[in-house]
Amino acid sequence: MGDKPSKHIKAEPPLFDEPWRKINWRDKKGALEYINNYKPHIEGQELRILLHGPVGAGKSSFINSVQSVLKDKMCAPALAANNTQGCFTKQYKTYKMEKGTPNNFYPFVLNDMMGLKHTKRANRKIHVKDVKRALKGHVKDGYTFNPECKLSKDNRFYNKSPTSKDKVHALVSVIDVSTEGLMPEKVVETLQDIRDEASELGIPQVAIFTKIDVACPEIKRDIKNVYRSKVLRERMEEFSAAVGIPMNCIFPVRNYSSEISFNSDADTLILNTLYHIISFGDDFLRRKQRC
Ligand SMILES: Nc1nc2c(ncn2[C@@H]2O[C@H](COP(=O)(O)OP(=O)(O)OP(=O)(O)O)[C@@H](O)[C@H]2O)c(=O)[nH]1
Ligand SMILES: [Mg+2]
Repeated sequence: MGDKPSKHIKAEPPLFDEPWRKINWRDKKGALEYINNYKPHIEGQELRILLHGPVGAGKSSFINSVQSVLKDKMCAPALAANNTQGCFTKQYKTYKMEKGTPNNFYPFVLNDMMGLKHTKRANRKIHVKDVKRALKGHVKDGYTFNPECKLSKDNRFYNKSPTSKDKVHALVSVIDVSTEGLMPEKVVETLQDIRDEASELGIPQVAIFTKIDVACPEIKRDIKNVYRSKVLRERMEEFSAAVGIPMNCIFPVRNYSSEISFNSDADTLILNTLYHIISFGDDFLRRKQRC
């Protein structure tokens, strides 16, 4: 006869007593001030941030969330999927963020691209090549990705002589943290390939973990539980070990996807994340200029 499970075994509590990363929930102004005052040290330079990652991870939703928080008004410049089927974004597109008045923009841009699908090895290789070309500034805005072949050098969307503005200064992997087991091995391999290329170019890399509200009911109840959630910390560690992005470069966010009103704590996470991305990207620009 097998032992019956004891009625007295207590379920592990889902939250740590203390948050493992400190965040000042009352100070979203600090990050906002940095973002509002940010200016690359080279006149006319723009900081280019490229978002990539698996299909349906929330890349377009992050762009919409950033624009919404900065404008203090719900916006959806980047079309996001209304479900997680298929692959919604097909084009390479640059999003400028409006600052205050029309035709006045922040000196950073966010680039959206087609998501990585769990498909044949050959297609994943093509995806990696396309991302590499984007990193080096060879992909022109409006290019429609073709999963069957990489952007060729004679395509009208191939930029033969990219300027510093066309090149990517911060690479962001967007990861849906709500999936159990997080990512198949082949996706991990693809992300590692992309990361290797970015590292060779010296480009800083950050990961954004989306759908934290789906991954953890305690976070859904109160976003301030983000750094107390055991499941989230576990998934961040798992991802960090697999892909090699250090924990201090992984940022959980809850995108605005179905909401029509703001949540100050969600804003804080989004602004904090953007602040770190800009700051890493700016360090890279400065290093490049010194070389
Ligand atoms: N609950 C929740 N849903 C989210 C979050 N971020 C994105 N979503 C939803 O996830 C789905 C996919 O989001 P998208 O922004 O279109 O994802 P994507 O990475 O741009 O997808 P592709 O363009 O297909 O590669 C949409 O239904 C979003 O509303 C989040 O933080 N929380
Ligand atoms: Mg998209």
